[in-house]
Amino acid sequence: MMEHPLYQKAETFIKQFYIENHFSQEACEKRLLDVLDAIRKTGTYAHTSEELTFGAKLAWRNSNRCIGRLFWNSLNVFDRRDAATKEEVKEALLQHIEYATNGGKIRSTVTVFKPAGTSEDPVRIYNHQLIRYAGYKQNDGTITGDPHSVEFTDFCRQLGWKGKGTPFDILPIVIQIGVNEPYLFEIPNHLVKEVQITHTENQAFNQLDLKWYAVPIISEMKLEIGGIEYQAAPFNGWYMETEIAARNFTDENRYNMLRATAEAFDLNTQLQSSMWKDRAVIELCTAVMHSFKQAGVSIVDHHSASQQFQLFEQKEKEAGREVTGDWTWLIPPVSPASTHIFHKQYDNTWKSPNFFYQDSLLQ
Ligand code: HEM
Ligand code: NRG
Repeated sequence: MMEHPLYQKAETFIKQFYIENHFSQEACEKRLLDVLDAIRKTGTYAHTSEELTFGAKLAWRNSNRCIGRLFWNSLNVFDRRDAATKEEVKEALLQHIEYATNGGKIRSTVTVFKPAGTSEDPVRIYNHQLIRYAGYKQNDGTITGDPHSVEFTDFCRQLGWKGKGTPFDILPIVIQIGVNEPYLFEIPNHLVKEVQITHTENQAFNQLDLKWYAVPIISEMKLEIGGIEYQAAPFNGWYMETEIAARNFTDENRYNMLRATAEAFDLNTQLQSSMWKDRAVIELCTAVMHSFKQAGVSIVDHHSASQQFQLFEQKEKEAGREVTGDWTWLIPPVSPASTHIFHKQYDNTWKSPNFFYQDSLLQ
């Protein structure tokens, strides 16, 4: 029994919880006996709220691809393992959006729902992010809105949802409890904060009429703590400006706005060597940064984020811990070599607890 794979994972996590928090070894041993007993009797065990909070923070600290990890210890953790009905899950998700948005002063938050592997029905969320724009594929193959959302948008339409058809329609949320039918609901408008993207020096750019939502709340990843898999654990921090400007607006398979931006700025798009793409992406970054700041919505630029990450690396070293990281994701997509991250190597070993991809619910 001591070799039970779940017990091994549980033991590693529980020990880390007691050691890092300077709790006594006696208490740790007693807790481990309880966990072993629960696994023997039921095949699983339940985290205390304190363990869950600590585990979620560690999952962020261990997220190799995240540049924002300096603030791992100030994560707000909502333990909503009590939410059993679709109405309760809906309320908890709307509360997450409201609490995290906080009028623009974004609070890093995770809401944890019932895990898999217990006698109770686990919760699943179909959305990639709780707030996201729809993507409509027309018959001629062109897409209105966010191409990233086409598959999920189709799924919502199959469930009877109809969007307005603008480039920025907020998608509904779709959840599932156990093997019940998926349940779809709209997010009330007043809960969704958005920022109109403007440029102080360019009217033509403003006419592109770009906007983005304030809070990225990833809802499709699995939170794994001590062998327990929380399939629904939506989490958020705030944006780094390049995510919106250099990827969501720029990627050819996303909003693809680089040429339109360059034209608004009268750049020479006939000549690659005019660096029009580079100049346009910087204008987009400047506009996103300026617009979020003016709207009072938290955001970080990639230079400050890199410095914060450097401080995180330093603090981890002082605490006697190794920082793991995925260099290919940590470097910002704009001027990567201007950050210290570019000039270092990172060990991409995945520690537990962590956030993992899981099989999509869309067929
Ligand atoms: C990835 C920044 C908070 C967990 C990322 C990425 C950025 C970033 C720029 C790369 C995203 C991409 O290229 O698509 C930030 C900032 C935060 C923050 C500025 C502000 C506080 C958080 C929080 C968590 C988290 C609160 C979890 C509790 C992750 C994970 C990934 C990630 C798991 C990888 C996502 C994936 O593989 O798709 N973060 N983050 N981050 N972050 Fe953070
Ligand atoms: N690039 C994605 C969001 C990924 C996560 N980024 C964060 N996470 N900043 C996008 O929507 O552009 N976070 O928890 O703050």
